[in-house]
Amino acid sequence: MNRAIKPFLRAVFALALFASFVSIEAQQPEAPFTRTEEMIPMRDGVKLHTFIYTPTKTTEKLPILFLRTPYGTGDMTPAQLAGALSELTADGYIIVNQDIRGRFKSEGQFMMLRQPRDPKDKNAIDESTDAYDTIEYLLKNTSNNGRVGMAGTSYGAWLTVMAGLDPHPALKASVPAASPADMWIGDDFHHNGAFRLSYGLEYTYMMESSKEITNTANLVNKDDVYQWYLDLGPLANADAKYFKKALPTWNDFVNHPDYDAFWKRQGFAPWLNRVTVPTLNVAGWWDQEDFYGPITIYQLLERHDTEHKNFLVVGPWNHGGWSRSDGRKLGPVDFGSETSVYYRKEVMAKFLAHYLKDKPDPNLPEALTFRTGDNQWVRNDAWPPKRNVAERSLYFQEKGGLSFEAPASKKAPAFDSYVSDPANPVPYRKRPIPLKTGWTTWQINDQRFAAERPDVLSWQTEILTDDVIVSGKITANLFASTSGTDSDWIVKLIDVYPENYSADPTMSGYELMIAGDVLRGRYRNSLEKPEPIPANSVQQYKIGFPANDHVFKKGHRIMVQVQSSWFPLIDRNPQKFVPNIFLANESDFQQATQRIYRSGKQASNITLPVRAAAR
Ligand code: PG9
Repeated sequence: MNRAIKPFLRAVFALALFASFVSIEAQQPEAPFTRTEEMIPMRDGVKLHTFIYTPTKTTEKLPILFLRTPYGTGDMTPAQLAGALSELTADGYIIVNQDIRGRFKSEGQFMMLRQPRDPKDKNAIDESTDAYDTIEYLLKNTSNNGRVGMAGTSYGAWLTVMAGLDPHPALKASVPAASPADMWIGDDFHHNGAFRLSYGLEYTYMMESSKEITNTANLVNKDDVYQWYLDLGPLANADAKYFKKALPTWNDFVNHPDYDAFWKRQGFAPWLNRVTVPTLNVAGWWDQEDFYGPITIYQLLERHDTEHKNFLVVGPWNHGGWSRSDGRKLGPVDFGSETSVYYRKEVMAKFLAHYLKDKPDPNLPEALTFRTGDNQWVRNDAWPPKRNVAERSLYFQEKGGLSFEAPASKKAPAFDSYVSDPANPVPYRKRPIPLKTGWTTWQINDQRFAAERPDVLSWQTEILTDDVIVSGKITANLFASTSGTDSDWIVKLIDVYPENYSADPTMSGYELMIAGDVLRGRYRNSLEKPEPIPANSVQQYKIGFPANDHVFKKGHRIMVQVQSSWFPLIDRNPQKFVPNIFLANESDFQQATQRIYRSGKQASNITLPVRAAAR
């Protein structure tokens, strides 16, 4: 969810997962729909607010495209809807847009990512039963062809995946784009146990302090949220100063700091045990919110995909980028073609038309990935790719070097060192960090601002003499010690552009992050049972990145950066082990001296799935 968008656009975003905001404003075609507004009853009597848009001119019976949202359906006129869904309206769909339980004009109680019901409890409801009951109603109360597709972005995508757990038989196609899969492991609220502070706090406040979205900007300082969060101090102050234990999801954060049954049950791993519906999973390489989710959902489903109806598409997009704009550029990076338009017209629209309207099979590959660097769509017969890929490790070397040769053992172990200070954490993007701008593109920001700090270490290769194609799953293996008893480890893989980049001089020397993630050290051995880190002892930390497909071009360099804070994206680790960081005191926060080892058996490295170039 983009924290900055206005309510109307937010509604459009939730609905128009295929649309460009620009076209919504500019294009006002004649009303091709009639709109009805209904309160649809669920099995427990709760009624859900729903808009139904029926094409006016069609003579054939049409399929239903069903969208569900917690962000408000908005009050889109038929003409606005037609503009928003321009890639689809030509084909003809009945479009249905619904407020979920407890949000906006729907009745009932909202529950953040409501966990799937106990199948033994016949009276229980969840988002799957609400989708089922609505589909049942729509089939009976509209003139349709008996088929339903569901689609959505992020929370809307999560609702789409939920509908597929126990689907209505008429549900025939599903397009979840950037659905979270596990909020503790790798999506909006935590990554590998580290709490995503600014997103977690602001989102929870936005969603649970009112039924509608009325107060996104009245809590957090707007000029530089870095300063606001630093002034907040320990996380316990959020309740003490503002929330007073009234926000259910914040209470869940505090009460479930570790990977316990609560998070596991909310995640999709226990539930995705069959492929019920043809599914097109959509992800963006620079999605600032949910990238782990779509890759993981694809992989969980793929284990059971005997009928070949589970697909993956990944493009060079941020969160929702496939639905907004043309997808030619993200920040200053130019991808050479209109990647979002291509996705909407050639992939998504054709996928839906095939499964819902018997149009020709779009013949999608197993996984369609946009390979950045080379800027081309690649058809993969498996993801991660299995053929022509070899794992190769890039080792950290002395004097900031990075190379494929393992460093020799030294008599005295070799290392580089920095001091991590919770009073002066590394900003995740260049300060000032305004509340309203920059969030959606921060992952593509030039990382030179970070490299300049003494508490960020960098290692880089010589100038590459050949392209290095990286397709699949990257893993960082850090051998590190800390003088404290807990620590965060953040690893970033960066494409360094040539010093004089004639193709686009503004990109000269640009440090483009290709992958970056955090591991909270206390979880290095077990996600369920955190353990203190023995002070000043070398430990191994593994950080896996969900997926990549990128070419480090000849003439560029590959760089790795390591740091111990990423603020306020991630909350500050006190660097002293405490049982629950949500309850840490100010006095628990301490400086720590970090060492990253790079020799013998303690040779820190990053393992890349290197793909042989096609000749
Ligand atoms: N990333 C948002 C979200 C999804 C699910 C739960 C919480 C947040 C979103 O954009 O909807």
